[in-house]
Amino acid sequence: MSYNDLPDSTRTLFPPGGWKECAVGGIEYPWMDLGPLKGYTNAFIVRYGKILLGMKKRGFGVGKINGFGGKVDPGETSLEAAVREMEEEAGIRAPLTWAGMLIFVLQGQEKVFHCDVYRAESFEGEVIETDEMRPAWYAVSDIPYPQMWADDPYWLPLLVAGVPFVGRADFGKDEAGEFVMRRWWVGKQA
Ligand code: 8OG
Repeated sequence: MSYNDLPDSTRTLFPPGGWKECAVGGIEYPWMDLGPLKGYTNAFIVRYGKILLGMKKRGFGVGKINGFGGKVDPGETSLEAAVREMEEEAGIRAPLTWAGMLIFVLQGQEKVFHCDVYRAESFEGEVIETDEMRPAWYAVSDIPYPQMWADDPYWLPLLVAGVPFVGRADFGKDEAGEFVMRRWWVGKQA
């Protein structure tokens, strides 16, 4: 498996650059078909050896720990959406910069998540709990991966280190209707 083995429909979504494979799995499963893409963001603050994460209190992914983000609204750039979502969900304004891009394909969901991931090492304001998220700081050496999406261990260390990445994760459903990661690929900037 390498970058060139990814479906064309995925490779053409990734920004140009030399992407070096650093995680791959589930190759016994076929990649799922791509439906229409929908723009999403996810953003993290990393500073003093800690990372700001939030427990999602409602909606899709409820109970999971994640960065802060959501849908890109019409007329907005993904960076504008990321800054807005960070303020709406954690109460802070941060000078976010692009860290990576991820494609999530979920069984039974027509739309494909086209998610730009951002990071910052500073922010203005005070971190607050909101209706959507309960934020908390975690040591970067002790990220709560068991409570996060299954693909996160493969790219979050790259975000922490400031190494640009791209990736794709396809999720099927188990008998209980829970999403299970079936196939994934993550590359970092060569
Ligand atoms: O608007 P809403 O909160 O539903 O947006 C979904 C958020 O969840 C958005 O920030 C993208 C993010 N997200 C997924 N899948 C995954 C995933 O596998 N890992 C992580 N870390 N975030 C994900 O939709």
